[in-house]
Amino acid sequence: MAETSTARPARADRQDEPFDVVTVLPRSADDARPVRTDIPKADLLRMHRVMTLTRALDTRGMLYQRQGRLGFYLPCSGEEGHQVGAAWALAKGDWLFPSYRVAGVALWRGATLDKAVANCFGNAEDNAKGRQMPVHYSFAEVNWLSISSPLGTQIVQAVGAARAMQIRGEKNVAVTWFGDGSTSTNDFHTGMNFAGVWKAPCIFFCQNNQWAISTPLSQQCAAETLADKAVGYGMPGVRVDGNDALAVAEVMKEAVDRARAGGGPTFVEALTYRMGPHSSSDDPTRYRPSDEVEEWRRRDPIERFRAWALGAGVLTADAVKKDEEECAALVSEAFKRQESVGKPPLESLFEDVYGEMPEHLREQRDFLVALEGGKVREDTSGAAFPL
Ligand SMILES: Cc1ncc(C[n+]2csc(CCOP(=O)(O)OP(=O)(O)O)c2C)c(N)n1
Ligand SMILES: [Mg+2]
Repeated sequence: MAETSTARPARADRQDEPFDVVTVLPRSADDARPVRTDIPKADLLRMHRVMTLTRALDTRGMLYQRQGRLGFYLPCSGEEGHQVGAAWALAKGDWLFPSYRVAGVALWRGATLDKAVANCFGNAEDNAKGRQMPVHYSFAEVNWLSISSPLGTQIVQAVGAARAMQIRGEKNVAVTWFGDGSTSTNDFHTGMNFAGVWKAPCIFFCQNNQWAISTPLSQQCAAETLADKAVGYGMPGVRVDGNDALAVAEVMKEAVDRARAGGGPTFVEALTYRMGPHSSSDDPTRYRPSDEVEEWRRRDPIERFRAWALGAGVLTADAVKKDEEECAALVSEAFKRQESVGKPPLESLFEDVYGEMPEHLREQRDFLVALEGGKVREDTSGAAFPL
């Protein structure tokens, strides 16, 4: 099992040697690494399905944005491996405080494609009633808190929830996802510090994808590894190959089991790569060397999982093709359906703040509805989003 001591990780574990970490899957065809996993075959097949579905969602989301049919999109391509690995280790009652780049975790837990796409359009079926940015999902149905745009805020929320569960004697854990750049926030410090002090059942899952928009890790942090930071907060820090679903599953299972048993928090640094742009508004060719991107493309977590699973007889070529085709079709249908759903009703702007709406808000609502003839105005901005 993974090393989880509070001692500094071995010197060989360097940011630029991303495979010198907990790894299970072979890196390439000539890697004879023995693969040991206790994950049942049905779960392995599901991992493949959900990774494929997540990639299909990204492909269609970016396409719709480029066609001017969606204002904004945030792809997570290249990070599907750690998403299904982490999600696999969690129980239904656990609470999730995600970043905007872990859609596969939600899909694994049963959030529907339609609900995800409804959020992208901000339409009447959107859980957040159009009040959030695209890809800033809220899935209360799977204990998934609304994603926040301000970096790091989810970290303190997760620790608060974990502390509450601890006080109540509940056995569930909280998990929070955030990027390498988000480790520079005050909320990261506050959350890690108090989770360590309280031994709160919280897992800090850092998606070290090497970049924070155009800021490389080397300009973000002078520590040798991000996992080093765990030492200062008195919790175990573990580095894992984030493009290896099986390794992440193993590391997360250990962290979750420890937290559930009262052993306190864990910081997980998953080494991965943002294969696409930061968002649909970003052009990474202006700041990222193409050979770096190519290098990481060869480590694509889905391709890597497939190569192993085909060789191990877990997957067949037919099953891969079926997953690819079915996922693309499901996503395409969800986009078609959700594109035709209208905007949330105008009066919904005033809902969900008070149990009983105060008089002054009712007056304002009635005034607006009368002014606009009860209709939401057409968006004439061309759906451009400047972020
Ligand atoms: C507190 C705060 N500062 C800055 C921003 C602008 N911003 C949005 S995403 C981002 C990069 C985040 O990088 P990282 O945490 O590594 O996550 P990644 O996007 O790579 O998944 C920045 C700086 C923000 N949203 N919130
Ligand atoms: Mg990052």
